[in-house]
Amino acid sequence: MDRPRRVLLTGAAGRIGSCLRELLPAYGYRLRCFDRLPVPGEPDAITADLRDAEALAAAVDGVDAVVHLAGIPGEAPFADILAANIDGTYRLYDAARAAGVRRIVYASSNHAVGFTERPADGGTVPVDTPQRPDTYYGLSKCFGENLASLYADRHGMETVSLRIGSFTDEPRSVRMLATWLSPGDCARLVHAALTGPVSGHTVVYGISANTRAWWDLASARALGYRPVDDAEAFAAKVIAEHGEPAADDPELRYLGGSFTQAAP
Ligand code: 15L
Repeated sequence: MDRPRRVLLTGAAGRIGSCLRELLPAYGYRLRCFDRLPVPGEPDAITADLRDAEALAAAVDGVDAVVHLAGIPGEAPFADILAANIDGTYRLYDAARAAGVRRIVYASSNHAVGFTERPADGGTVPVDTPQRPDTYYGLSKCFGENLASLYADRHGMETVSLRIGSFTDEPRSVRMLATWLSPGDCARLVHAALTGPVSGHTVVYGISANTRAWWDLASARALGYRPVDDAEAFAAKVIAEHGEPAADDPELRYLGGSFTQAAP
């Protein structure tokens, strides 16, 4: 697409939102921020809930694209997930459609496929593996991906769902040696998702160029994503701290790690 200039960032006060506020302007974007919490130091920011229709309509007005991060970032009671992640995401997509926004980049999660067992041969999992949520949180990400598919097919929007792995400053567990997404690569990935060639709904995994990667980055690379970080640089430190992984470690059996053992 033509390079989008004005981008709405929902969830702008959160962890990933704060990183993107810092790093995306260098790519030439002008950000409008949206969050339930005040976003400090941003001249163009709206403090509101996604269920505030008037605020949402003002937020999507005149933007070229949306990066939708807002929502509960982990497991929670179903009623909370329903309101924030499912209903909130629907409202965001529909407001964007009504305003004529061309592209939405959606923060999905690896937990949309979290109950997928890691391949026995140590290979990577492709993006077209069936959805297999590990929590209500993962289920809401499946909904968001399917909503993105519907709005691409029915309304001709360009939609990209990022199945983000583990976004942290540095990997903090053996699992993260496979699932880590560094802050710099996160910005590179979102930039690629905002500008890369998209036909309909596109699903990509969001991790760095990790030597031990569990996910296939082919569809992300097709958007132009070129990760530069590798969790392997931290492997000695992580293993010294946590020990070598046991073959039967439940954290490492399924893609979703400990989320597969979350209490109902
Ligand atoms: C996610 O989707 C969560 O938002 C984050 O807190 C981590 O748990 C991450 O997945 C992960 O799988 O490490």
